[in-house]
Amino acid sequence: MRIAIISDTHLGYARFEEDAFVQAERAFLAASEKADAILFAGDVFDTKIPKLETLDRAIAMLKKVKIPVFAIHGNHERRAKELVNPARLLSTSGVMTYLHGETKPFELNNEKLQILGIGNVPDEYADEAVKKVIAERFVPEQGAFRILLIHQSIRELMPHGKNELSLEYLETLPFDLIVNGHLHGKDVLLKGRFLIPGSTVITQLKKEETAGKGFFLFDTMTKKADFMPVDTRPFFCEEILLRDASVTEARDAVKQKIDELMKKDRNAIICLKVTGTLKQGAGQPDLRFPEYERVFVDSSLEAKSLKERLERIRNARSDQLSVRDLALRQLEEKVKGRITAFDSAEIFEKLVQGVDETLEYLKKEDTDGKAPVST
Ligand SMILES: [Mn+2]
Repeated sequence: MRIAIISDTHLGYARFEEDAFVQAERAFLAASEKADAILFAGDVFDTKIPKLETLDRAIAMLKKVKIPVFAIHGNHERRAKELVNPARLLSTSGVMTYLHGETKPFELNNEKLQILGIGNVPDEYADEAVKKVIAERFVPEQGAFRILLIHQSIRELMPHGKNELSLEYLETLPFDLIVNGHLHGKDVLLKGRFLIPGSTVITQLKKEETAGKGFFLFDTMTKKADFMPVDTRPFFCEEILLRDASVTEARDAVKQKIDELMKKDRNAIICLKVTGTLKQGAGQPDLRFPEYERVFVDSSLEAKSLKERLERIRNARSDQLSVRDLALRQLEEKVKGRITAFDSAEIFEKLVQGVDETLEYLKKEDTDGKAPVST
């Protein structure tokens, strides 16, 4: 039997709403042509309560699919137990079969599949939920090809994995194939027993999403998965590193990169991460990058690195001192031989304090009977 594995279509995703629909439809229709059944691993929709227009279009799209679709809800669709989530609504409308804590058989040409679906649960309960559902709702059948369908984070794939479901545990489960949604980049793990098809639309604007979008076509006989790419809007994600750039230089570097990438494909989604430092005096608020519809510039330029900033403060201080010294030196030169009764450094200090302080000082010195100011 051939099974198509699709996930995370995120219909109704506001940023790329049309892309989400167009690309989902391409995946579903291609899968409908090539496979005997479709497994959908969650996040059909981007929100728990999609707009009626989104629901209507989703139902119309799924009506064109000629083979059974088995699906679970993702984290984007998860609602309290007693409430209806949109994946369940699609099931009620008849365009797919929603599985949550349920095992469904699917038979074709004397071959039998057993599909257990567990929709997304919070990470901290995932282990427990999977154990419980398998114990209570899954009776392995002799000769059946067993599939587990989930939508979870995987501990080993997280940068700071803690209490997520672990691959180590999943490996011990009595399934021939485990399909996971949620992660938007495709992956093949556990020697091909664990498949993540990834999303069909760009949502995270991260480098991991630049690899192609599509779905898996899995053959239950050969146990091999082929990735079937779906024509999607190209996505470029690049970094620009600047050193002591002026505001103009930073803007030009970004503009040049955008032009270069747009030349490759003017319909692409472009994501630029600008890092490094701006030169002295230039600040992040002065930066205005050119704006385009599908270009996203993430700038975390620092005015200066901490070391450079400290150096700047130190320099500024010594500059200040030398300015002071210079002023005192100039004053001393000017009064030399003309004011003898006063210490020029003392007058300078008073002048720094203010005119009134200086006059008072001079008057005081005068009344003290010292030599008058000669002008
Ligand atoms: Mn998702």
